[in-house]
Amino acid sequence: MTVSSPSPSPSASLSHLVLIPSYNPGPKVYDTVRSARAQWTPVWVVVDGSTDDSAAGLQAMAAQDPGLHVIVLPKNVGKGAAVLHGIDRAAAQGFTHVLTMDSDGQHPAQLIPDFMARSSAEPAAMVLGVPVFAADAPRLRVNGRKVSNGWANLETLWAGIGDSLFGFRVYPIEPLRRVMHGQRWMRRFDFDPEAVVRMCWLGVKPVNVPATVKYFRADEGGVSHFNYLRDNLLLSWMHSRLFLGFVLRLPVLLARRLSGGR
Ligand SMILES: Nc1nc2c(ncn2[C@@H]2O[C@H](COP(=O)(O)OP(=O)(O)O)[C@@H](O)[C@H]2O)c(=O)[nH]1
Ligand SMILES: [Mg+2]
Repeated sequence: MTVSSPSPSPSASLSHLVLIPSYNPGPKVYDTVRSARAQWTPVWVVVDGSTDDSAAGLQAMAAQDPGLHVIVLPKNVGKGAAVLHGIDRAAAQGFTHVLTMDSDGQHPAQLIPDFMARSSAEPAAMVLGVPVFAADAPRLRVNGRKVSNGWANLETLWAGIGDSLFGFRVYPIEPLRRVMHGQRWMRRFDFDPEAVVRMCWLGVKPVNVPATVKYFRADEGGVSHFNYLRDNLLLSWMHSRLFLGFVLRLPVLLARRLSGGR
């Protein structure tokens, strides 16, 4: 691990932060955090019970960089739970919006200012990255998301979700906290799709923006914690409960749509 001094900080936002949940991310985390810091201040990382040496490495970076804040959770609680921990703290400090991004270098840090600008232009909306895959992206993952997207669009009566799974997004913090504190799910890989569906149910408008996504081979430092069996079961259970929620809300969603809302 190398720790170099950060590039000059962009001026600090008091409303919008970048939040990176991180679990045993591999060496790409340092470049990921550096790239985010080159684009935005502040950047927070939630180290979620990682058992590699990334907590110490990231804390060493933060010690030299006042624009980087590292929160270390003692036990692994899952991506959604780590985001919730971060946004509860961010809300307590007065932040209103959060851009979430992965810790493993797959997301386009260079788009952070553009996503933040779109959020500032429409603060009540959520800004959703829509993945643009390179030709070498795993077919199983690319096709698998079509299934999740189909369900998410049905569950929201086609409210305009461009992608249900991609985690590079800006959320208004208050409705996201309301949704998450309202139930016990969305704590692991079910976070991103359930968040976007439930935010739509609350009337938060999706704004879709294309964003390139990279897939790294293991020998390039690529790391994935997505477990096909465990996480596809988790996502199937998630869409089952969302479908039930959709059926119960259907009269409200239809009435809203017929009156010109989303
Ligand atoms: N806090 C936390 N973040 C996680 C956990 N698992 C995954 N993540 C985050 O979610 C991102 C996506 O997970 P990843 O394993 O890369 O899955 P994939 O990109 O879908 O193959 C990671 O880069 C992390 O930022 C976890 O258990 N805790
Ligand atoms: Mg990944």
